[in-house]
Amino acid sequence: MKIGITCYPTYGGSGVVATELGIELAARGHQVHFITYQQPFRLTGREEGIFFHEVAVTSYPLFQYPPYDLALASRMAEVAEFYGLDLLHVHYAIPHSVSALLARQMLAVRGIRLPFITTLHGTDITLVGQDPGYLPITKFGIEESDGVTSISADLKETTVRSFGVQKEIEVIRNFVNCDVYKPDDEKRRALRPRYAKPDEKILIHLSNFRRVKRVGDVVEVFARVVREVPSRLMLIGDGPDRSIAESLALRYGIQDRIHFLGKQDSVQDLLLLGDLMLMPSEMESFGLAALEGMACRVPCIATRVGGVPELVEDGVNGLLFAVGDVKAMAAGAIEILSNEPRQQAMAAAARKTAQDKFCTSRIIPMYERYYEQVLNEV
Ligand code: GMT
Repeated sequence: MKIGITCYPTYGGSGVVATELGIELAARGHQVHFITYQQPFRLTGREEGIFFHEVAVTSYPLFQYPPYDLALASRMAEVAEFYGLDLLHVHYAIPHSVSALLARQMLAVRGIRLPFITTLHGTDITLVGQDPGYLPITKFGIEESDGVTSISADLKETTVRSFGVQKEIEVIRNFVNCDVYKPDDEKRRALRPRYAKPDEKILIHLSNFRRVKRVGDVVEVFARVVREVPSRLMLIGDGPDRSIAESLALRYGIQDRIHFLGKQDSVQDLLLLGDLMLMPSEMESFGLAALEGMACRVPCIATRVGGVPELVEDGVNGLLFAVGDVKAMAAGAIEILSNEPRQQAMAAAARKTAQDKFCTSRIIPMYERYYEQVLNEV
């Protein structure tokens, strides 16, 4: 198939999923065209079967807000016609589904068919999509899509409940390439001394440091853990709440125990160094960072929100807590990190969950089948 993919190309879960999906589809022989305002950050530009089409947004003094959505629609239609795309697959409903809808209409008047599928990722439904300014257009974009998928059952339920959409939504959960995200003893032995002493444990947090991630809770938990267990914290990523983490680290006097690593491209090489991941988010429609950690044999302390329980099984491959209960999260972390057999059992269970339920070989064919289904229906 020839598939056009649009996503937010910067650091963020939906962009990561879209990019990894494109890479996997291309590896399975499909031709994949990314139509985005910049090359998705996990692409090198040299992958076989993958093409990148930049959306240039022209500015003009009259425009206080250059109309990106229109430039995107226009580029989608151009690329689809030039390369004979079979379908468009847009990630994150706002504004991508509406741009795709326009592109479909632009081509339809000339007798060219361009169905599009929208994948819902989370904040497009739970946060941004709830804004009264965006809700009606988001609902419209979803209902007009030729196919809609959701990255968790919980997000599907939330979409139906809060938007009242009638459209059938297919649940296709997020995935991880277990051959790339995997434990590697040799790398672990070589790299760990850079970040921790031999007797210290490593806790990891990976996110875009937005408010919803509760990065402050990560530091609050770690401040309690480090009093009981010799340990270090690796913070991977960057964003608006990084300074909250920094000021809390200073307040607790634990700044020299925390590695602020900023945005990283190959997170797998860092994740495999961890003993425990912290994901205390206010909301996660799935929690891709936890899955990537689990594939690297890192169990997760997480919050019981959104789609997280579809991934983290309390007491088996991680522990689940109420949002903001940093004391309980710290106690859970200390319990795991102080009991080597328990930590190892959870680490093994985490890897097994990733392999058995969420590996690419299981999930990518679901997307392929869904593409076929939508193409047959339109
Ligand atoms: O979490 C974010 O702030 C980014 C957001 C995105 O769309 O890039 O993440 C959402 O999509 C991810 C990939 O499907 C999910 O794993 C995240 O759980 C989801 N984030 C939230 O629901 C807050």
